[in-house]
Amino acid sequence: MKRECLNVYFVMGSVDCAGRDPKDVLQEAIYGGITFFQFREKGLGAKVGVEKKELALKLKEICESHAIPFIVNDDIDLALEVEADGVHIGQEDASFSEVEERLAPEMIIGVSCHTVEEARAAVNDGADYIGVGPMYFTTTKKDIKEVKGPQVIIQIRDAGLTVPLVGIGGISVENTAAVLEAGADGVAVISAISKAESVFEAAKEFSRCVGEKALFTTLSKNNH
Ligand code: 3NM
Repeated sequence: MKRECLNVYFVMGSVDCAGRDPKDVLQEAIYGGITFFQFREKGLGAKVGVEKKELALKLKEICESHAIPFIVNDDIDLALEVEADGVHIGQEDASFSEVEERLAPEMIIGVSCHTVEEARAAVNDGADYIGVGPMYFTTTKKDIKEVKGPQVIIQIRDAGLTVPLVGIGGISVENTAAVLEAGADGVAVISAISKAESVFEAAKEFSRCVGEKALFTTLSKNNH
């Protein structure tokens, strides 16, 4: 997969939308410039069963009509049922080999990592991209690991791992540059987009921020 796809990776489920319709939130975020989407239907009040599947299908349709990859968090059955573009798994979820066995070969597999060792293992397994977090403190996910900041991304890159990578956890427009400068290809964001007063403006700001960094990197490469 192209690493540019990960520039602004929006992650969301119905409980993250501050009472708004997740379809509208996703649509606005896409208009604002997100490049990747993960359906993460988790937490108190999250939909299950048929309702979860119905929502997944609707959100997938929106993504598809704008050529945005649609990834399902930690639910292989659902990903297959709705013909998602891929699955994202955490360290405590199904094993990589189980996921790989069940998915079609072209489907994307993303893995959450918190350390260099986990990143190396994910790369050896064949992960298409990794999410590294938590970058900063967040209340969106209840069972977060220790906050290590962008430093852990620097360590992963210093270890020679060039895998497509996003930082996640407490990411805002203000701290995005630090995450990218550490070596991330993009930022994965829930609340700073899903709960923003204007989802469109928030997504647009992230998009501008990541775009500026990409331009700067290209210019400085060309000058050397
Ligand atoms: N994973 P927000 S932190 C889903 O550290 C998730 O792996 C994390 O939400 C990890 O952008 C997190 O609102 C929550 O902070 C991110």
